[in-house]
Amino acid sequence: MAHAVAHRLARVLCVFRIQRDQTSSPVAHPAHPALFAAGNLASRNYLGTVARFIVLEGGEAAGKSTQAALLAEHLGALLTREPGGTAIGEALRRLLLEQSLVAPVPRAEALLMLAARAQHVAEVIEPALARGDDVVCDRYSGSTLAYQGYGRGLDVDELRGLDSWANGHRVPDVVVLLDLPLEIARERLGRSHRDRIESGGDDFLARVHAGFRLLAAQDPRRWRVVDASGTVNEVAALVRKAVD
Ligand code: ATM
Repeated sequence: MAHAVAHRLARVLCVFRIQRDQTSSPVAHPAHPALFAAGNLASRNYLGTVARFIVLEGGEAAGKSTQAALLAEHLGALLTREPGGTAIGEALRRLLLEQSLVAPVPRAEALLMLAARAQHVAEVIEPALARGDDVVCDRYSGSTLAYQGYGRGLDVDELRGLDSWANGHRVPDVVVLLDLPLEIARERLGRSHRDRIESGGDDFLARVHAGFRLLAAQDPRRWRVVDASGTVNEVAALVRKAVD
């Protein structure tokens, strides 16, 4: 009986999350995604553990997906990716990356990325954080700013606003940038099949690469830059250290 009551109480407490923004006093929010208005909310489960939202970013061939999987396994976190992570997101991913389809104009490409993100945050990320589960996400907002902003030439500040609206103001706690020198990335990419965006040309990929570095430099409190040129195990150790 006592156990059942404790369990119910725990479940009720679990639907509240604590605003961790240092600039304002803690506020409890019901955990429905539609009700999140403020940025950078972290989630506390009933055991008092803070669930973390960790994002891996980077250009091509940096081993990002492998490292995201290894980190998620290490942390016991939910592993997910963008574009994707939901049925709608995976359908949009095929539409966005398939070489044989007609390429969207940059604004349409950006909006499709953001549509996938809106669905992903509401359907997967917010519920996981509300349960108290850590989330490791392979790409997020940084990719939109780097690829559609710095890469395609869309206005980065306008994109920031649209992205923040689309993701319900959910900001990652930590972003790990897997940084690989462009020459090594080109060499690795040369050996593999390229999707539509990867086929954007050397100048495009160089702008994306520089864009990621700029984003990391602008927000050093959140972004950690990891040298991705080592072996899988070496990079995995650096990634784990970066999120500790
Ligand atoms: P992966 O490389 O992680 O599978 O991502 C698929 C592509 O989606 C990647 N392009 N390449 N190559 C980056 C691209 N992308 C964007 O252009 N904008 C975004 O917002 C996201 C999440 C991904």
